[in-house]
Amino acid sequence: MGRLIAISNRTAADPKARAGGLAVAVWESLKATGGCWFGWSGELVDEIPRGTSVYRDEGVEFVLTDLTHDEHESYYLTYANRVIWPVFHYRLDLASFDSEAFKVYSAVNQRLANMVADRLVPTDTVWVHDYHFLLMGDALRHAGWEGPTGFFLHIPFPPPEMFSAIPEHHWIARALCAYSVIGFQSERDRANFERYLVDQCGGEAHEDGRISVFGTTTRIAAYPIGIDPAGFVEAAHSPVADRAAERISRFLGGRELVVGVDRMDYSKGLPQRFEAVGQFFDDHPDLHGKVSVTQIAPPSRSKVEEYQELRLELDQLAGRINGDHGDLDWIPLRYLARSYSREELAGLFRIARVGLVTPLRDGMNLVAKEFVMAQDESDPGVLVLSQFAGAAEQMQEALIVNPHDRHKVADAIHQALTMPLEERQTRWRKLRDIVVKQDIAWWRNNFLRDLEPAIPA
Ligand code: ADQ
Repeated sequence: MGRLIAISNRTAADPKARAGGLAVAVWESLKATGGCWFGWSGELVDEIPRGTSVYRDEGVEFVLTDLTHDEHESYYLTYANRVIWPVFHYRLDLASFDSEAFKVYSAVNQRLANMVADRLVPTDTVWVHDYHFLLMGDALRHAGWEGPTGFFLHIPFPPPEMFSAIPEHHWIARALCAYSVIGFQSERDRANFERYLVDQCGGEAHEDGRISVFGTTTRIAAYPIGIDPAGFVEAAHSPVADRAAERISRFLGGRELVVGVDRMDYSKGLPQRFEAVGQFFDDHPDLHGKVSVTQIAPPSRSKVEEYQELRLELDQLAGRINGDHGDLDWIPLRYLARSYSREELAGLFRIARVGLVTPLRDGMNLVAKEFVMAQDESDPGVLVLSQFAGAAEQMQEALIVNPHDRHKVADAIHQALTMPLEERQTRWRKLRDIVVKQDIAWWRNNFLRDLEPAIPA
């Protein structure tokens, strides 16, 4: 195979974007294969820029463009984050449809496609990532690129009834099918897209996973994303992790730790999780003072109104729970609205008795996998996992919960805290085996193997 070319909105060139799941996954892939990463520089300018910034880091070439203020507002903040993100996370109620913003979204896809196509050579393989670039496959064809182009959607794909609420749904679906391979996180997402193409576009699904529609044939499949398990184990035993674990142990003073780590986003189910924690303390007065819940959730996209409201809601809920249940020497729910390094998080996971991963919808959720890898076999913690995270398809040995049901989540926290060692070990070994086997390399190789037949000999 020639060079791997990745395209995503934010790249690992931007340290602020490195915490995101996509950046972690793509960065590992490019370092392993060598290649080039196109995306947004993170800078805003007044006029459409003519040039790009290019530099190299760890053998990866970054080619970045600035966005204009208008592009940022319409393509990124409005269309990607207030139309596609909510609808794809099953939140039609939060969508602000805007056909003018769609035009800018489309224009940005084309502008970047032109920039990429100028630098491609025939042996390249192009791999586009995520919901900012649904139209990029089509845009690359318009820019003259005829080689293989894969697309991986990191977020869920909604049921057709929801997808078709987007006024531009047909346009988006048609453009998507210009990709040679379209990858989803889970079987549920793949089936949703197939059902849309078959029911609403007259598509014909073939047994081998390809689908013929809009006069073309494309492969659609689920490729659940993984992590670098050995790297995470190493992070969990690094000096930085040791120091973080020591600091939190001092704070815990012998109490059991229940931990949640998420970007602050309404898809992550944080208010519902806080309610469940309140319910747990209501149900178990005997455990007051013996368990401490720590939630880490740094704000993201804080310019979008819904995120500001979410922040307020979480502040209020945490205040109420601590007001109701806290004591002079005990804070039941600690909520830290800031980011921590991967090593610090790994240290925190390592000493936690329970990991709470309860999104209302999530493409995959890498925290679930990281939590598992950070545990020690001799005394592993228990994962409580939402049935609505893509990870639930692979991680059935977790305690699977409906995040909307605060009583059941509260019960699962209790079950996790009281689970006998032997059961914890049995569940953990099965989870570890899956996370190790279906890791980031497995994900990348599966995807690229399916993309390769599309590469002309
Ligand atoms: P995200 O929504 O960002 O990713 P997730 O899969 O959990 O969600 O990945 C987050 C990554 O960022 C993890 O590696 C985690 O450790 C790190 N992280 C989270 N909170 C952090 C914090 N407070 N400080 C520092 N680091 C933090 C999107 C999709 C997911 C999908 C991934 C990868 O929404 O469903 O799993 O892409 O495809």
